Amino acid sequence: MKKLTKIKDLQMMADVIREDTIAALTEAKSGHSGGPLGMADIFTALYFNILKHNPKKPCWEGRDRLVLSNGHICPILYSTMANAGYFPKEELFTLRKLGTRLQGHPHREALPGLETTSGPLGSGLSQASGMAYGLRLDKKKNIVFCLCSDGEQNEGNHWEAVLFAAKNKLSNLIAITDRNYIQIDGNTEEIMPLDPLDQKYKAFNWNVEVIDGHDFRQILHVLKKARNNKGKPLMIIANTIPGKGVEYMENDYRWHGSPPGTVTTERTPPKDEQTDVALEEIHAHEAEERGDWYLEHLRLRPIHTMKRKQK
Ligand SMILES: Cc1ncc(C[n+]2csc(CCOP(=O)(O)OP(=O)(O)O)c2C)c(N)n1
Ligand SMILES: [Mg+2]
Repeated sequence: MKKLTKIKDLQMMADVIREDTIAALTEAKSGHSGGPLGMADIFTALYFNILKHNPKKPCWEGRDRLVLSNGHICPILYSTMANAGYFPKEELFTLRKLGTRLQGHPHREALPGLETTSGPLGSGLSQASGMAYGLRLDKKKNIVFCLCSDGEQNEGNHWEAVLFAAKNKLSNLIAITDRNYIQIDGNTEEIMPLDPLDQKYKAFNWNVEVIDGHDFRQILHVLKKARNNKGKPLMIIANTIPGKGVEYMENDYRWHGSPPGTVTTERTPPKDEQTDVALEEIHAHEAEERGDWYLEHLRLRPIHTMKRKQK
Protein backbone atom coordinates (compact mmCIF):
# COMPACT_ATOMS: atom_id res chain seq x y z
CA MET A 1 0.00 0.00 0.00
CA LYS A 2 1.26 3.44 -0.93
CA LYS A 3 2.00 5.67 2.03
CA LEU A 4 0.61 9.19 1.53
CA THR A 5 2.98 11.86 2.76
CA LYS A 6 1.65 15.03 1.17
CA ILE A 7 -1.08 16.87 3.05
CA LYS A 8 -3.02 17.45 -0.16
CA ASP A 9 -3.03 13.72 -0.97
CA LEU A 10 -4.20 12.88 2.51
CA GLN A 11 -6.99 15.45 2.25
CA MET A 12 -8.11 14.01 -1.07
CA MET A 13 -8.05 10.49 0.30
CA ALA A 14 -10.10 11.61 3.30
CA ASP A 15 -12.68 13.05 0.89
CA VAL A 16 -12.85 9.81 -1.06
CA ILE A 17 -13.28 7.93 2.20
CA ARG A 18 -16.04 10.33 3.30
CA GLU A 19 -17.87 9.84 0.01
CA ASP A 20 -17.57 6.08 0.20
CA THR A 21 -18.93 6.22 3.74
CA ILE A 22 -21.92 8.28 2.63
CA ALA A 23 -22.56 5.92 -0.30
CA ALA A 24 -22.40 2.84 1.95
CA LEU A 25 -24.70 4.35 4.58
CA THR A 26 -27.17 5.46 1.93
CA GLU A 27 -27.28 1.95 0.47
CA ALA A 28 -27.66 0.41 3.94
CA LYS A 29 -30.47 2.83 4.86
CA SER A 30 -29.27 2.61 8.46
CA GLY A 31 -26.15 3.36 10.48
CA HIS A 32 -24.23 6.27 11.91
CA SER A 33 -23.17 9.38 9.97
CA GLY A 34 -21.97 11.99 12.51
CA GLY A 35 -19.04 10.22 14.21
CA PRO A 36 -17.73 8.50 11.05
CA LEU A 37 -17.59 11.69 8.96
CA GLY A 38 -15.95 13.55 11.85
CA MET A 39 -13.19 10.96 12.15
CA ALA A 40 -12.34 10.63 8.44
CA ASP A 41 -9.19 12.73 8.65
CA ILE A 42 -7.77 10.84 11.62
CA PHE A 43 -8.50 7.43 10.09
CA THR A 44 -6.88 8.54 6.84
CA ALA A 45 -3.75 9.73 8.66
CA LEU A 46 -3.54 6.48 10.61
CA TYR A 47 -4.03 4.01 7.74
CA PHE A 48 -2.21 5.96 5.02
CA ASN A 49 0.71 7.35 6.98
CA ILE A 50 1.11 6.34 10.62
CA LEU A 51 0.24 2.70 11.18
CA LYS A 52 2.64 -0.17 10.60
CA HIS A 53 0.30 -2.58 8.84
CA ASN A 54 -0.08 -4.73 5.76
CA PRO A 55 -3.56 -4.96 4.20
CA LYS A 56 -2.50 -8.12 2.35
CA LYS A 57 -1.31 -9.73 5.61
CA PRO A 58 -3.73 -8.45 8.25
CA CYS A 59 -2.32 -10.80 10.92
CA TRP A 60 1.32 -9.76 10.39
CA GLU A 61 2.92 -9.89 13.84
CA GLY A 62 4.80 -6.63 13.42
CA ARG A 63 1.60 -4.63 12.89
CA ASP A 64 0.45 -1.88 15.20
CA ARG A 65 -2.91 -2.65 16.79
CA LEU A 66 -5.90 -0.39 16.20
CA VAL A 67 -8.77 -0.89 18.63
CA LEU A 68 -12.03 0.88 17.78
CA SER A 69 -13.80 1.24 21.11
CA ASN A 70 -16.71 3.31 19.78
CA GLY A 71 -17.75 0.51 17.42
CA HIS A 72 -20.75 2.38 16.03
CA ILE A 73 -18.46 4.58 13.91
CA CYS A 74 -17.26 1.50 11.98
CA PRO A 75 -18.51 2.80 8.58
CA ILE A 76 -15.43 5.03 8.57
CA LEU A 77 -13.18 2.14 9.59
CA TYR A 78 -14.59 -0.03 6.78
CA SER A 79 -14.28 2.70 4.14
CA THR A 80 -10.71 3.40 5.18
CA MET A 81 -9.79 -0.28 5.21
CA ALA A 82 -11.36 -0.78 1.76
CA ASN A 83 -9.42 2.14 0.32
CA ALA A 84 -6.24 0.81 1.93
CA GLY A 85 -6.76 -2.55 0.21
CA TYR A 86 -8.07 -4.87 2.93
CA PHE A 87 -11.09 -5.83 0.84
CA PRO A 88 -12.78 -4.72 -2.42
CA LYS A 89 -14.51 -1.35 -2.30
CA GLU A 90 -17.69 -2.86 -3.81
CA GLU A 91 -18.12 -4.76 -0.55
CA LEU A 92 -18.90 -1.47 1.19
CA PHE A 93 -22.36 -1.75 -0.37
CA THR A 94 -23.00 -4.80 1.86
CA LEU A 95 -22.78 -2.70 5.03
CA ARG A 96 -25.34 -3.95 7.57
CA LYS A 97 -26.83 -6.50 5.14
CA LEU A 98 -27.64 -10.00 6.37
CA GLY A 99 -24.54 -12.20 6.43
CA THR A 100 -22.12 -9.39 5.59
CA ARG A 101 -18.58 -9.13 6.92
CA LEU A 102 -19.35 -5.45 7.49
CA GLN A 103 -21.64 -5.66 10.47
CA GLY A 104 -23.22 -2.56 11.99
CA HIS A 105 -20.70 -2.92 14.78
CA PRO A 106 -17.30 -4.51 14.12
CA HIS A 107 -17.18 -8.31 14.35
CA ARG A 108 -13.55 -9.37 14.71
CA GLU A 109 -14.01 -12.92 13.44
CA ALA A 110 -15.90 -11.76 10.35
CA LEU A 111 -13.33 -9.42 8.85
CA PRO A 112 -9.54 -9.86 8.82
CA GLY A 113 -7.89 -6.67 10.03
CA LEU A 114 -10.28 -6.02 12.91
CA GLU A 115 -8.53 -6.40 16.28
CA THR A 116 -11.65 -6.52 18.46
CA THR A 117 -15.40 -6.91 18.39
CA SER A 118 -16.92 -3.68 19.70
CA GLY A 119 -20.21 -1.88 20.22
CA PRO A 120 -20.79 -1.97 23.97
CA LEU A 121 -19.23 1.37 24.82
CA GLY A 122 -16.53 1.85 27.42
CA SER A 123 -14.75 -1.48 26.97
CA GLY A 124 -12.21 -0.70 24.24
CA LEU A 125 -9.65 1.02 26.40
CA SER A 126 -9.58 -2.00 28.75
CA GLN A 127 -8.96 -4.31 25.79
CA ALA A 128 -6.30 -2.01 24.36
CA SER A 129 -4.58 -1.68 27.76
CA GLY A 130 -4.46 -5.47 28.07
CA MET A 131 -2.92 -5.72 24.59
CA ALA A 132 -0.35 -3.03 25.37
CA TYR A 133 0.53 -4.75 28.66
CA GLY A 134 0.88 -8.12 26.94
CA LEU A 135 3.03 -6.73 24.15
CA ARG A 136 5.33 -5.11 26.66
CA LEU A 137 5.65 -8.36 28.62
CA ASP A 138 6.68 -10.00 25.34
CA LYS A 139 9.20 -7.17 24.77
CA LYS A 140 7.47 -6.23 21.50
CA LYS A 141 7.71 -2.77 20.00
CA ASN A 142 4.19 -2.66 18.46
CA ILE A 143 2.05 0.32 19.40
CA VAL A 144 -1.59 -0.03 20.41
CA PHE A 145 -3.84 2.77 19.18
CA CYS A 146 -7.23 2.97 20.84
CA LEU A 147 -9.98 5.15 19.39
CA CYS A 148 -12.62 6.24 21.87
CA SER A 149 -15.55 8.63 21.74
CA ASP A 150 -16.38 11.32 24.25
CA GLY A 151 -19.89 10.01 25.01
CA GLU A 152 -18.53 6.60 25.94
CA GLN A 153 -16.47 8.19 28.70
CA ASN A 154 -19.69 8.23 30.73
CA GLU A 155 -18.84 4.56 31.32
CA GLY A 156 -17.03 3.62 34.55
CA ASN A 157 -15.18 0.80 32.82
CA HIS A 158 -13.32 3.33 30.68
CA TRP A 159 -11.87 5.00 33.78
CA GLU A 160 -10.79 1.67 35.27
CA ALA A 161 -8.64 1.24 32.18
CA VAL A 162 -7.33 4.80 32.58
CA LEU A 163 -6.15 3.86 36.10
CA PHE A 164 -4.67 0.54 34.97
CA ALA A 165 -2.75 2.04 32.05
CA ALA A 166 -1.33 4.82 34.23
CA LYS A 167 -0.34 2.43 37.02
CA ASN A 168 1.53 0.27 34.53
CA LYS A 169 3.04 3.23 32.66
CA LEU A 170 1.84 1.86 29.32
CA SER A 171 3.73 4.21 27.04
CA ASN A 172 2.96 1.88 24.11
CA LEU A 173 -0.74 2.77 24.47
CA ILE A 174 -1.89 5.76 22.42
CA ALA A 175 -5.55 6.62 22.90
CA ILE A 176 -7.42 9.11 20.75
CA THR A 177 -10.67 10.68 21.93
CA ASP A 178 -13.11 11.83 19.27
CA ARG A 179 -14.04 15.04 21.09
CA ASN A 180 -17.04 16.03 19.02
CA TYR A 181 -19.19 17.18 21.93
CA ILE A 182 -22.18 15.07 20.89
CA GLN A 183 -23.59 11.80 22.08
CA ILE A 184 -26.74 9.89 21.20
CA ASP A 185 -29.29 12.44 22.37
CA GLY A 186 -27.56 15.75 22.85
CA ASN A 187 -24.48 17.73 23.77
CA THR A 188 -22.03 15.92 26.05
CA GLU A 189 -21.70 18.88 28.38
CA GLU A 190 -25.46 18.95 28.97
CA ILE A 191 -25.85 15.20 29.43
CA MET A 192 -22.71 14.33 31.44
CA PRO A 193 -20.04 17.03 31.42
CA LEU A 194 -16.49 15.89 30.62
CA ASP A 195 -14.59 19.17 30.49
CA PRO A 196 -11.89 19.92 31.35
CA LEU A 197 -11.03 16.55 29.80
CA ASP A 198 -7.32 17.27 29.27
CA GLN A 199 -6.90 18.10 32.95
CA LYS A 200 -8.69 14.92 33.96
CA TYR A 201 -6.19 12.79 32.02
CA LYS A 202 -3.26 14.77 33.38
CA ALA A 203 -4.57 14.21 36.91
CA PHE A 204 -4.83 10.49 36.13
CA ASN A 205 -1.13 10.55 35.19
CA TRP A 206 -1.37 10.36 31.42
CA ASN A 207 0.51 12.37 28.84
CA VAL A 208 -1.99 14.55 27.00
CA GLU A 209 -2.11 16.31 23.63
CA VAL A 210 -5.01 18.36 22.29
CA ILE A 211 -5.34 18.76 18.52
CA ASP A 212 -7.67 19.95 15.80
CA GLY A 213 -8.82 16.62 14.40
CA HIS A 214 -9.19 18.05 10.88
CA ASP A 215 -5.76 19.65 10.59
CA PHE A 216 -3.46 17.06 9.00
CA ARG A 217 -0.36 18.97 10.08
CA GLN A 218 -1.34 18.70 13.71
CA ILE A 219 -2.61 15.13 13.37
CA LEU A 220 0.62 13.89 11.74
CA HIS A 221 2.88 15.84 14.08
CA VAL A 222 1.29 14.42 17.22
CA LEU A 223 0.89 10.87 15.91
CA LYS A 224 4.48 10.68 14.66
CA LYS A 225 5.73 11.98 18.00
CA ALA A 226 3.51 9.41 19.75
CA ARG A 227 5.68 6.56 18.45
CA ASN A 228 8.38 7.77 20.87
CA ASN A 229 5.97 8.37 23.74
CA LYS A 230 7.69 7.75 27.07
CA GLY A 231 6.82 6.97 30.69
CA LYS A 232 3.01 7.22 30.61
CA PRO A 233 0.15 6.31 28.29
CA LEU A 234 -0.81 9.09 25.90
CA MET A 235 -4.29 10.52 25.37
CA ILE A 236 -4.76 12.61 22.23
CA ILE A 237 -7.91 14.68 22.50
CA ALA A 238 -8.95 15.41 18.93
CA ASN A 239 -11.46 18.20 18.55
CA THR A 240 -13.67 17.20 15.65
CA ILE A 241 -16.85 18.32 13.95
CA PRO A 242 -19.44 15.53 13.83
CA GLY A 243 -20.83 15.16 10.31
CA LYS A 244 -17.80 17.02 8.87
CA GLY A 245 -18.17 17.60 5.14
CA VAL A 246 -21.97 17.58 4.98
CA GLU A 247 -23.06 21.02 6.03
CA TYR A 248 -26.53 20.12 7.22
CA MET A 249 -25.17 17.32 9.44
CA GLU A 250 -22.31 19.25 11.03
CA ASN A 251 -22.54 19.66 14.83
CA ASP A 252 -26.09 18.31 14.94
CA TYR A 253 -26.44 15.34 17.33
CA ARG A 254 -29.52 14.11 15.44
CA TRP A 255 -27.15 12.70 12.82
CA HIS A 256 -25.36 10.59 15.43
CA GLY A 257 -27.17 7.40 14.40
CA SER A 258 -28.91 8.31 11.16
CA PRO A 259 -27.89 7.70 7.55
CA PRO A 260 -28.45 10.30 4.81
CA GLY A 261 -32.08 10.59 3.84
CA THR A 262 -33.67 9.51 7.11
CA VAL A 263 -33.81 12.57 9.33
CA THR A 264 -35.51 15.85 8.66
CA THR A 265 -34.13 18.84 10.50
CA GLU A 266 -34.54 22.51 9.80
CA ARG A 267 -31.17 22.36 7.98
CA THR A 268 -31.94 19.25 5.93
CA PRO A 269 -32.72 19.64 2.22
CA PRO A 270 -35.70 17.70 0.78
CA LYS A 271 -35.37 13.93 1.17
CA ASP A 272 -34.91 13.05 -2.50
CA GLU A 273 -32.02 15.52 -2.81
CA GLN A 274 -30.10 14.54 0.29
CA THR A 275 -27.52 12.14 -1.10
CA ASP A 276 -26.74 14.26 -4.13
CA VAL A 277 -26.60 17.38 -2.06
CA ALA A 278 -24.24 15.74 0.40
CA LEU A 279 -21.82 14.70 -2.33
CA GLU A 280 -22.19 17.95 -4.26
CA GLU A 281 -21.46 19.95 -1.14
CA ILE A 282 -18.25 18.04 -0.59
CA HIS A 283 -17.25 18.40 -4.24
CA ALA A 284 -17.99 22.10 -4.42
CA HIS A 285 -16.22 22.87 -1.19
CA GLU A 286 -13.15 20.79 -1.98
CA ALA A 287 -12.97 21.91 -5.61
CA GLU A 288 -12.89 25.47 -4.42
CA GLU A 289 -10.10 24.76 -1.96
CA ARG A 290 -7.94 22.45 -4.03
CA GLY A 291 -8.42 23.33 -7.67
CA ASP A 292 -8.31 20.22 -9.82
CA TRP A 293 -8.53 17.73 -6.96
CA TYR A 294 -11.67 16.14 -8.34
CA LEU A 295 -9.88 14.77 -11.41
CA GLU A 296 -7.35 13.08 -9.13
CA HIS A 297 -10.14 11.85 -6.97
CA LEU A 298 -11.98 10.19 -9.84
CA ARG A 299 -8.92 8.10 -10.57
CA LEU A 300 -9.31 6.62 -7.09
CA ARG A 301 -12.74 5.30 -8.12
CA PRO A 302 -15.07 6.15 -5.25
CA ILE A 303 -17.68 3.44 -4.91
CA HIS A 304 -20.58 5.60 -5.95
CA THR A 305 -19.09 5.70 -9.47
CA MET A 306 -18.88 1.90 -9.63
CA LYS A 307 -21.51 -0.30 -11.18
CA ARG A 308 -23.41 -1.97 -8.37
CA LYS A 309 -23.65 -5.74 -8.34
CA GLN A 310 -27.02 -7.16 -9.42
CA LYS A 311 -29.03 -8.09 -6.35
C1 LIG B 1 -22.63 0.28 26.99
C2 LIG B 1 -23.43 0.99 25.94
N1 LIG B 1 -24.44 1.80 26.33
C3 LIG B 1 -25.17 2.44 25.37
C4 LIG B 1 -24.92 2.25 24.05
C5 LIG B 1 -25.77 2.95 23.02
N2 LIG B 1 -25.06 4.02 22.38
C6 LIG B 1 -24.52 3.87 21.15
S1 LIG B 1 -23.71 5.21 20.62
C7 LIG B 1 -24.09 6.08 22.02
C8 LIG B 1 -23.62 7.51 22.18
C9 LIG B 1 -22.24 7.62 22.65
O1 LIG B 1 -21.70 8.91 22.42
P1 LIG B 1 -20.58 9.12 21.31
O2 LIG B 1 -19.92 7.83 21.09
O3 LIG B 1 -19.80 10.29 21.72
O4 LIG B 1 -21.48 9.43 20.04
P2 LIG B 1 -20.99 10.11 18.66
O5 LIG B 1 -20.05 11.21 18.99
O6 LIG B 1 -20.35 9.05 17.82
O7 LIG B 1 -22.25 10.62 18.01
C10 LIG B 1 -24.83 5.30 22.87
C11 LIG B 1 -25.33 5.75 24.18
C12 LIG B 1 -23.85 1.39 23.71
N3 LIG B 1 -23.50 1.17 22.44
N4 LIG B 1 -23.12 0.78 24.68
MG1 LIG C 1 -19.29 12.05 20.69
